[in-house]
Amino acid sequence: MGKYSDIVVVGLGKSGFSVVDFFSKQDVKIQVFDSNSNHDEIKINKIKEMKNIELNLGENPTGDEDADIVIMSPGISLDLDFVAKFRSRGIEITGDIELAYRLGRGTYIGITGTNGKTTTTTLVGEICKNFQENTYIVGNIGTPVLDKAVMADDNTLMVTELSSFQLESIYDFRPHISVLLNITEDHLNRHKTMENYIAAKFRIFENQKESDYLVLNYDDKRLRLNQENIAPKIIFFSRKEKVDCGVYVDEDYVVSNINGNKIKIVNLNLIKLLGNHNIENILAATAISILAGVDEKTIKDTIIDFNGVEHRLELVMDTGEVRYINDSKGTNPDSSIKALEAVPSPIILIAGGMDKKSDFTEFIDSFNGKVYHLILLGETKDIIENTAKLKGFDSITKVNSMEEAVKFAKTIARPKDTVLLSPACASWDMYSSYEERGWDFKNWVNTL
Ligand code: UMA
Repeated sequence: MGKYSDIVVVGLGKSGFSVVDFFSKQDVKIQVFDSNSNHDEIKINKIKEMKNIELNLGENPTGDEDADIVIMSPGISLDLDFVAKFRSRGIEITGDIELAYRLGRGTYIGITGTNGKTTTTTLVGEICKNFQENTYIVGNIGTPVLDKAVMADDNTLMVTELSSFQLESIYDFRPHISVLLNITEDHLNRHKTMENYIAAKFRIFENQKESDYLVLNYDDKRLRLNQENIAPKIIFFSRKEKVDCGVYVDEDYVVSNINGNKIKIVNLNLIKLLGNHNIENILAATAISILAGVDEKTIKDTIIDFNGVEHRLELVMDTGEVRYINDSKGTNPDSSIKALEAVPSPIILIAGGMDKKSDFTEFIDSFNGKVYHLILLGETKDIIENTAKLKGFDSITKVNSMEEAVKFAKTIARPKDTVLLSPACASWDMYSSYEERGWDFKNWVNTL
């Protein structure tokens, strides 16, 4: 490895394991910490078979450990005392994104924003794969970047979904194309203020140079950045206005004028995804793909074939009378507001989950006569109920499990209703991931 000889890894989830796995093949000493002592036995056995590893379960480091570098998992706050202690000793603290960038190869397309990241990353990944096989889809989407960066070559496209958590710990990470899809309130329990959250998101372009691109949503006022203050070339996309040198909608067509000439890419009537927010995702994906050098036909064909991603407005069952839709990826109010805009009413909504200190006022406002009954579960059920009642919405049932939620929805559902799971909250109070929550919902729907 050369560069590092003494490594501390904090967190043994997906990203931590990927880092441990990588370093276990080098001649380095690794100390692994995880505050939780219960882990998958297969994973722990694998680690025990690796060389030069000291495994510390049930505790975080103290900050006094010897280390050249500390690799934190994205889900762990950088405000913890041991982080400050390592820093005060001059020890570098970073995450797997930075490490993958430093130690691996490939050209990065970095995609962030509060909502739409996974859909856009998947679509861009599919477009790029159809153009050149040498493409990986990585990052917050679920595949740790390092796993693939070490297999990449200079021509590999690393289509990378990036969270604010991951961006918080970068130093030199520099995508060739970076994208900010939108910014609305999220993760305030971790970032404390909107300013901190936005600052973390904006780090995506801090190392970009004049030869790089920054793709921004013109319809989000926070993202109308001024080219004079920013090194990479700004390319806007807009659903509402015909932007110069960007991608926009004109008479139902996605149109690009990025390369100087106006090109009609695809007719929006041919796409399968629901909702205006998905049009924005398609505009962003088109801009990115054009900048990555993909031809128009590949972009068009892939967009037309694209069915969306699991847990995002996913139709689970249509009984002919009632539609059941899984939007477990609605992990913040804005994401669920977009789901409510996109699905047909009348809606029975299942919501609630981990408390991220979000404000639910706009979420309740967005019911706007479309939601007629709200089923609440999880840590935030009382908070959402109080906000709803203050707003005059009191058709509410509180439950203790997804099984209860789905079974109750069935008893009240009438012909033409949509039963929508879109929690507006993270899943971590009851599940290990939004995927697990979505599978639980689908499982109970399928037993009806
Ligand atoms: N832990 C400690 N000390 C602590 C707190 C936690 O050791 O003080 C341990 C936990 O016990 C656990 C581990 O840290 O074992 C979890 O680390 P993690 O939360 O970073 O989870 P990973 O499994 O490494 O998954 C992370 C991303 N998770 C988060 O950012 C919360 C995954 O994004 C990502 O897919 C994965 O890396 C691979 O890159 C998920 C996510 O929910 C999808 N992201 C958030 C979102 O989209 O809203 C940001």
